[in-house]
This record gives sequence, C-alpha cells and structure tokens, in this order.
Amino acid sequence: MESTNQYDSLRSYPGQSLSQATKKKTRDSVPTYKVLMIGNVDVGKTCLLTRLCEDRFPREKKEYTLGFDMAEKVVEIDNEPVRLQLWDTTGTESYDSITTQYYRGGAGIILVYDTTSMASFQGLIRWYNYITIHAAPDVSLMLLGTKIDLDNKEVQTHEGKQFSETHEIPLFFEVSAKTGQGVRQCFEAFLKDVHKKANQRKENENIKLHPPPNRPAKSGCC
Ligand SMILES: Nc1nc2c(ncn2[C@@H]2O[C@H](COP(=O)(O)OP(=O)(O)OP(=O)(O)O)[C@@H](O)[C@H]2O)c(=O)[nH]1
Ligand SMILES: [Mg+2]
Repeated sequence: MESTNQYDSLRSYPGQSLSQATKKKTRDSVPTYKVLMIGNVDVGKTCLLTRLCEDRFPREKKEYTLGFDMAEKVVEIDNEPVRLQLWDTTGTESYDSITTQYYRGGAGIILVYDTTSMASFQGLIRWYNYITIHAAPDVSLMLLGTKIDLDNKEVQTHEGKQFSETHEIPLFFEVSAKTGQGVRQCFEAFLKDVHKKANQRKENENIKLHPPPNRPAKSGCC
C-alpha cells in the first residue's frame, strides 16, 4: 500500500483524488499560485478556506483571524498539477497598514462579501481600491457572495453581478462554506483563469528573451 506520508502536502478538491501522474509530478515541481482572500470581518473567509482545504465547516466558536493565515493545496487544472497557496487575512481595519507586502506576488485575489450583510457588500469598494493600489494590473479577480444557506439575504444576486461587471471582475459566484455549495466550482474556475494568465505571461517572456529571427528581406521587385 502507498505510504500517505510522502503525499502529506497533497490535497485535491473535496471528493476528487489526484492522479498518480500528478502525485509523481508534485514531488518535483509544480507552479505555485499565491491567492489572497480579502473582505470585511465575518464575511466567512476562514470558513471558505477550511471548506476548500479540509472539506469541513468549523463548528467551534468563531475565531478572528489574527493577521494572516495560509494553506496550501495541490489540485489539477486540465490534468496539470498546480499548487494553490491560499492566503487568508483578517478584515479588521487595524491591519490595513501591512497590506502592501501581503499583495506582493499575488497571482489572484478573491473579494468576499456576505450575502446577508449589506454593510459587507458596501465595504467591497474599500477592498477593491486596495487592489487597484497594491496588486499587479493583470491579477486574476473573483467576487464571492457567501452564506447562501441562510434565509435573510440582504444583497441580491443581480447586485453582486452588477458590482463584478462594473469593476471588471470576470468571475462572480454565490457560495456557502457551510453546505459547500459552489465552493469547488468557483475555485476551479478561478484557478483556470490564474493558470491561463501565468502561461500567457511565460509565453510573452519567452518571446522577449528569444524573439523570432528576422525574416530575410524580400529580394526582387514585388
Ligand atoms: N450560515 C453560514 N455561516 C457562515 C458561513 N461562512 C461563515 N459563516 C459564519 O460566519 C462567521 C464568520 O466566519 P469567518 O470565516 O470566521 O469570517 P472571516 O471573514 O474569516 O472573519 P475575520 O477573520 O474576522 O476577518 C462565523 O460565525 C461562521 O460560522 C456560511 O457559509 N454559512
Ligand atoms: Mg478569518
């Protein structure tokens, strides 16, 4: 039987196991994508991380994230293994001053609001402004409305969609960390986008480093 120890750092999406090819490749090197989650206090960022990485909903009393937390997870995108490095931060404003280093090197940013809290939706603009100041211009973006298992919805789906369109955020989902609804799907779609952009960047760098040879000038009259 396979020892699980050597694969300790490997986790797939809930309900999905990694192929042998991926496990082998992962021991060597796979692209690592730093992804940040931002949004007001209590919108459910930490619960999303726990649902994605451990497929469970924290039952114990809520604990405020202090500064940063990070989890890693290897998943497959189009049969290619990639390592997601998911950074969770507190929504507490007193930590705002350390944001610059937090945003550095981020390949993707997930903006989170709580569908049962209009205040958290109105808070999005503050977080979006941080993105425009600190993040790379080609960073992948996704907007998530959380807690759709609850009945007391304050932010309607069309309002979330409109925010994403107005601010050119290509991906918008409503999810529940409690039931797991939509969590896997949104991360799959998001990582595809992150991966695609990284490949495009690599291609562009290759072209810069190894420009195609100049074509010989045409001889003759036309
Ligand atoms: N019903 C329901 N409750 C949720 C869901 N996600 C989070 N919660 C609850 O919302 C509260 C806040 O969740 P956290 O994940 O700690 O929120 P956070 O965004 O990490 O908050 P900070 O770390 O303080 O910025 C907790 O009491 C959770 O149990 C969800 O999908 N459904
Ligand atoms: Mg938290």
